[in-house]
Amino acid sequence: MVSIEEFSVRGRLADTGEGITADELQLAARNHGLPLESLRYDVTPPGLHYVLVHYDIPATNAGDWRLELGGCVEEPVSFGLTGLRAMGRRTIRVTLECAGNGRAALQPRPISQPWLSEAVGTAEWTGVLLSDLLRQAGIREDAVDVVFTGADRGVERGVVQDYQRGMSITEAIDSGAIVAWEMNGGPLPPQHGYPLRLVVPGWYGMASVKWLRSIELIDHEFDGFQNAVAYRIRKDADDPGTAVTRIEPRALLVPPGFPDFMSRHRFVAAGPVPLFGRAWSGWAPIERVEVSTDAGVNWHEATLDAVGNDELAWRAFAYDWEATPGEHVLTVRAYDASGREQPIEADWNRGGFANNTAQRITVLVT
Ligand SMILES: Nc1nc2c(c(=O)[nH]1)N[C@H]1C(S)=C(S)[C@@H](COP(=O)(O)O)O[C@H]1N2
Ligand SMILES: [Mo]
Repeated sequence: MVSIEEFSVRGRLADTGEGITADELQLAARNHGLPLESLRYDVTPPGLHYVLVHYDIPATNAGDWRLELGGCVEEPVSFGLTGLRAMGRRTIRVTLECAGNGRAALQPRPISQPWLSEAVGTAEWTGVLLSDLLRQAGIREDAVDVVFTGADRGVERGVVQDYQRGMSITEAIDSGAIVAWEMNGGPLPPQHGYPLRLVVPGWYGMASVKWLRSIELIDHEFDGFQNAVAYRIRKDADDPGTAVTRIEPRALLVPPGFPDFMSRHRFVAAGPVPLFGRAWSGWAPIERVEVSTDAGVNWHEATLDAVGNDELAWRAFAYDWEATPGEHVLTVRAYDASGREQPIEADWNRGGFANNTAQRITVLVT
């Protein structure tokens, strides 16, 4: 009989000119992006927010849900939903983005969820600060990393696992991470982690473990699959690489006009065209957004909305374009206060992570 290892698929790169495979299509049909016109909402309605699920959405129940907090703590604690709600209630606005956003545009294409540029969303998450839970249990002196485990189980590259991510206790606390039971004022939808999930502001989505059932403090650096193998920026298979952490800056426009069904090329009438979009970074607030309507030859500074209370959540930007007849390529790029900026040419890596190359939209002005 064939083993789990042999039955599981290895990571690979698409061959030159190889189209989207049936495996990629299957992933793309389960996980979905934010339709770019939904960038118009300050807070993304659930259902329009992107979704990424590695395995299956587990069958879960708020009534008997337990969150176990243990390991290097003074006193292990087990929380039910009612107990957690009694510990406090905090709502934060967070822009989440999948680390694989932009993957499908890389050449050669890493075979995995084939995101273009829309794996993003901004929601208001309500829950309790992770630091409050840790304080209640008491962080022991030997504690180094905190490991979050979800209720979903799967196989990746031959390794059977529960979805699990670790981060240093300092990073987890400093990020302002919360354990959330509400999204936009309602219970978490099943696909977003019902009944309980972690939300780590500023970090790529993989850190925000859904269907959260356990938090464990350990006395060493976590070396589980999602930290040590999966989410690493590597140039080749043998490169140990560096960890994927915070979200790189990105700006996205709401594509103007109306689309061609198949190509999604745009049609716009000549004259004034208000361009609108959102920009975000997990490192620092967005400082500047530039718009080009001639494929990056000339750049114009967009007007930016004020930074809100949650300073890493996306900021709106606008630019008034005087559209002249002919074909135009619109492109935008964001700069953040840490000095990071969006590249025009992609910097390739084997997992297809953090490709924040500037968006390009082809428009025919008539
Ligand atoms: N338990 C669990 N948590 C998870 C995942 C998962 O597959 N299982 N996917 C992660 C990834 S890769 C991303 S990008 C975000 C997506 O969150 P969303 O679907 O709520 O947008 O959830 C993260 N948390
Ligand atoms: Mo992701």
